[in-house]
Amino acid sequence: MPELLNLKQWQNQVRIALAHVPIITRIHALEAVNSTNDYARKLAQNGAPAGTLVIAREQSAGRGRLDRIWESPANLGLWFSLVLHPKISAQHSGLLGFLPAIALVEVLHQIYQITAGTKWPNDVWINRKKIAGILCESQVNARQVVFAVIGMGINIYQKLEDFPEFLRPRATSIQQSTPLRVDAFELLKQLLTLWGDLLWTLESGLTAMIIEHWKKHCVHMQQPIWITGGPEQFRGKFVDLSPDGAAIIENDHGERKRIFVGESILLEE
Ligand code: BT5
Repeated sequence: MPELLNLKQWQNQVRIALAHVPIITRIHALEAVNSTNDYARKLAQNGAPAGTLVIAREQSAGRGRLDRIWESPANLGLWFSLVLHPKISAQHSGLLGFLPAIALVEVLHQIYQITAGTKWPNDVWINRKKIAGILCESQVNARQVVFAVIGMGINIYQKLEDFPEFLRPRATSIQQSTPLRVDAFELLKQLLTLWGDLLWTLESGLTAMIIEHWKKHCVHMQQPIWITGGPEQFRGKFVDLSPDGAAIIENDHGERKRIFVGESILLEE
């Protein structure tokens, strides 16, 4: 189990697992950090190459979107951020966060036969509970993405009681979803390999393929939903994902709206 490894052993395991993953060029494997996104952003601003990975065993101030807290206890999950210099237009930058979500869903199915799904914009869910969240922070100029820092938190080994009480009804871990022993290093390797393939697909202009992948795994397609947290709130049916990653919601009168920012809450039918 990872908690039995000392720091050196854990760092070695990370390096061995990622040695042949094409998307990875540099690895910063840390015992603890406030937020891997903050650490990676500083590296990116100082010229870190694409493929720089920052991973920590524990985060003391893991962040979600809108500065919400991301619980990142020591050794119970994968907490990491990846620096990218994606060759895509600024218009498609909103699709970057979909790639790791798709990759995780597909890898969970391949390795553990777990059925997980994507939830707009960037969550991964199992049985209506969150197992992973993604935080994208891009620097874009008028035309293209200068760099992007994509942070991902994946709950791996938590038992129910490891979550704070308020999260227990809506958070779960991969180990709770399979009788097989979860190997976090193997999962990370497969995930980053597939993520690299998907990035290549996006950079090749095959954005429709990314959208189709995400929609195939979406847990709330054609379901009633409430989008909140952004500039406006909207209730309706989630009917589609636009080519730039916006949620398309239809209300009872058949009016459709594109929403770029926010959070989706599933409503019971
Ligand atoms: C996210 O935000 O889901 C993005 C989370 C990204 C975390 C990674 S870890 C590595 C990198 N470094 C960072 O500092 N962050 C990234 P959001 O959609 O805003 O969801 C946040 C909400 O999820 C919180 O308000 C809680 O309700 C819930 N939450 C917090 N910790 C959780 C956990 N471990 N598992 C499931 N839900 C959690």
